[in-house]
Amino acid sequence: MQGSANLNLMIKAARKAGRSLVKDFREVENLQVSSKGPGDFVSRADREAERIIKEELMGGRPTYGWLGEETGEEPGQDPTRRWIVDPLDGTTNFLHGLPHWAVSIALEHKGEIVAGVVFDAAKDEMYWAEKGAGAWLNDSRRLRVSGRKTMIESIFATGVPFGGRGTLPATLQDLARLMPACAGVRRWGSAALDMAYVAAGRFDGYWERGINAWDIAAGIVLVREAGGMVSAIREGDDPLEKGAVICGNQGLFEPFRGIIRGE
Ligand code: LIP
Repeated sequence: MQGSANLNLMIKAARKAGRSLVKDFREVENLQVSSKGPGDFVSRADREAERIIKEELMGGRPTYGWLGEETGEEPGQDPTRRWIVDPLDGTTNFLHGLPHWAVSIALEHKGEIVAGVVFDAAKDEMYWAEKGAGAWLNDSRRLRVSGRKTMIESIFATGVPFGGRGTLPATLQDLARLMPACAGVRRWGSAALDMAYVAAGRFDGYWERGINAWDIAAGIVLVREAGGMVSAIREGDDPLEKGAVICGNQGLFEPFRGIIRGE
């Protein structure tokens, strides 16, 4: 596998955390029937995965900054570089024994995501990309966004807010506008894998409101390096900062974004 020293460090960290999560995932399936449920066990699995990733990445690059879902933000001596990590994206899937979750690791340089890794350990699919070097699946499959050109033949992924989240009304309006114009919407529960699937041409686009930076940071460089387009939902916003993202292939991006923006 080619790539920079930073990318290889990211892949090594993702694989090590993935091995730990796969072991825990086998236990989670047994815990589904326990009265206490797997909640605390999954929280421990999540924290252990982030500990493993942080040890690898900060051990290799001790001056970089850090933003992790479980341990929060830590500025680094090098103010231009930051790791952005979701150790277990698709936590609810993991909790319910659904094999659709991923380790997501991104490297940000001067505010731009320049490298990303999304590792689906349950299916052994390592999605990776580096600015200017393309997007790849495992060792040899070059990723390209889909070539579909019409909305009505295309399928899109999103995250539908649950548990009283304030973004539900806007998302329901998105669905009311989009559903009549497309071939379907998928809600598979992992933003990182949703964006990896756009990069792989499996989904034609993805959007989500109320999403965290660590959920989408790696996906941003994957989609862009696979020839796709990524932006915030609102003109001029930064998707990482505002937590609202939309992405898709070049031919569909404008009509898709226009529908989600209600234009
Ligand atoms: C999840 C995202 C998903 C979103 C969920 C949740 P987590 O991240 O990947 O797209 O719809 O609400 O935020 O919490 O599993 O890391």
